Amino acid sequence: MDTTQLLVTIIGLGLMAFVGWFFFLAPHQRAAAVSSSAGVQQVDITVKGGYSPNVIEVRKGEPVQLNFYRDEESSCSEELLMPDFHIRRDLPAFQTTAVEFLPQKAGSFEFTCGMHMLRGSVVVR
Ligand SMILES: [Cu+2]
Repeated sequence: MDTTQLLVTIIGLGLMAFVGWFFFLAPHQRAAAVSSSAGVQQVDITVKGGYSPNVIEVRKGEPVQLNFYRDEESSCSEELLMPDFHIRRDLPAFQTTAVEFLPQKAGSFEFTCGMHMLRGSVVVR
């Protein structure tokens, strides 16, 4: 194996490690919803190369409002999917988009960008 092959191999392994880290071990930031006076559970989420926080805890049976502020123009994050709640929403850049739903059963429900690359989850208790 010459130096170039070795270099390519090392870079390849490095990329695989990064992809693995990115999809499986990227830090999870948890946030519990805070109820407004109207009884709506609210969480502010920043969208920038990911969702922050990306694990949202809510209580079952109370309406939820997630306020997505998209702090970038990267096309990756322009669409939001929450398949379990039948939600598909465009997130305009540098604006806050409120997404509302009513969690009716306990569990963990994923939300993603339109390409399923950025991920987060709503944990209903
Ligand atoms: Cu994407």
